[in-house]
Amino acid sequence: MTEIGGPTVPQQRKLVTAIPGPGSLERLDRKKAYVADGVGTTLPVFVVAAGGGVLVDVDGNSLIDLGSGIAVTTVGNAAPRVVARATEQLAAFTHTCFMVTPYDGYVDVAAKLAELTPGDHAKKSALFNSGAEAVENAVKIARVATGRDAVAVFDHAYHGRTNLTMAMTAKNMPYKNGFGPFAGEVYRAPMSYPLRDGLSGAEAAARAIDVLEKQVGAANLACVVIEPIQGEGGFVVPAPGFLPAIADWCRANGVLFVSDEIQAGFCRTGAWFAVDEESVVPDLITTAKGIAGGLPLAAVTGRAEVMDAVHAGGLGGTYGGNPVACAAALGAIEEMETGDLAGRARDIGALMRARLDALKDAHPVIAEVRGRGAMMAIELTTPGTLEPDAARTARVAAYCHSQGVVVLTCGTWGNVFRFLPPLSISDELLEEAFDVVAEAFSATA
Ligand code: PLZ
Repeated sequence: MTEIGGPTVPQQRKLVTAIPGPGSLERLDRKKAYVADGVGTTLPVFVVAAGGGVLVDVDGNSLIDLGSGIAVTTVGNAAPRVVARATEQLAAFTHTCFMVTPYDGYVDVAAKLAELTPGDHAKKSALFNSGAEAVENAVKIARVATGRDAVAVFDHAYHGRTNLTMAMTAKNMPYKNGFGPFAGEVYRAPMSYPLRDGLSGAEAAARAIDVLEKQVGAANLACVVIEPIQGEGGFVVPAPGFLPAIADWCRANGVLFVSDEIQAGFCRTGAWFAVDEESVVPDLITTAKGIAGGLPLAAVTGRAEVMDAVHAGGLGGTYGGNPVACAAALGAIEEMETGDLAGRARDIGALMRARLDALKDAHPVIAEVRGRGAMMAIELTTPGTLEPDAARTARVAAYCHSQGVVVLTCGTWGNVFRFLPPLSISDELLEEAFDVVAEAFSATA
């Protein structure tokens, strides 16, 4: 069995037991005994190694990874530069707390973020541990910078599981149910969802702006927080023109435009950031996931004068910008730059779109293929209607899992497949994975 991860893992799908195998089932019993039931598992194979486009489990099965641990291992699992830099940092020192005694890695990551994020204005960053924490801090910063309280989010949004971000997240089950009361001053506007509303970007923006003006009041709004392509909510891609119109309205009304690129950022969509597609320049941008190749790191990056509105000591946390996570991020960014991973994401996107378009032609249960780059999805409905088909989605997913292909679902109605392969996956493995997906649709018809 492969003991070491990264590119040395044989790039193959190989099943030697049923999925999950006996070793995983045994461990699942242990998980059941010791891990809280609230912590769910999509596919209970226990992993011992991963790299390229493959996960290896305790039973010696090799599975093709179309999920990247939810868009995290964009540069691949145990990517060489991530491992080298993080290992060197681990041996040097593991922690000082940046607020107590600083170190270069944190500042280096902030400098890289200033260089790579949209806009050529002066930018600064603050680093955190998780996406939710970054979103919370973006709101804190926006409130201080504007002197306003209200926060606008959208239908189908996902921003995290902490108290404020639960309020910002749209879907009740499983994220919010029973966990209230939630933070106040969070308002929800209708999202542009072309499959379901048939509106142009301009029309959908006018609808959202009308809700914000009439129900909140522009003068009360500190910020609008939006995922440029929604993640958990169903990979909803707003109609062209929607994001620029919202951003223009924000600018005209002194409302900060916050792009939550925690899932879509860092080359995933074929550009450094998803808003780059429409040349939107956010005031603040939140990043996490793909930034550090699997280590926990998140950031808020924004206009220097906005970021600096917060009083000294107002931002921080014990572990935010941990030195090992920063070293990993510098390694991951180097992989993205030297390997032109944005270009690779576009190629992967073209391959996936071709396979998914063909699948849609063969299976009318697929209402739409959407997404960009290595962030593609299909939405399943009863043919000829917009009635979500979550049951079929679950059956197709179960089939893929049983055949050693890790697929993830999402969407407000649980009827969307999202495909998020690591950008280190080969075309051969991708083609094989989509052969299995195609088989899954036929087998469950
Ligand atoms: N904003 C756009 O996608 C995390 C959540 C998985 P954290 N998405 C995966 C789950 O079920 O918990 C996410 C996101 C967007 C914020 C977050 C939150 O990031 O690092 O999970 O806190």
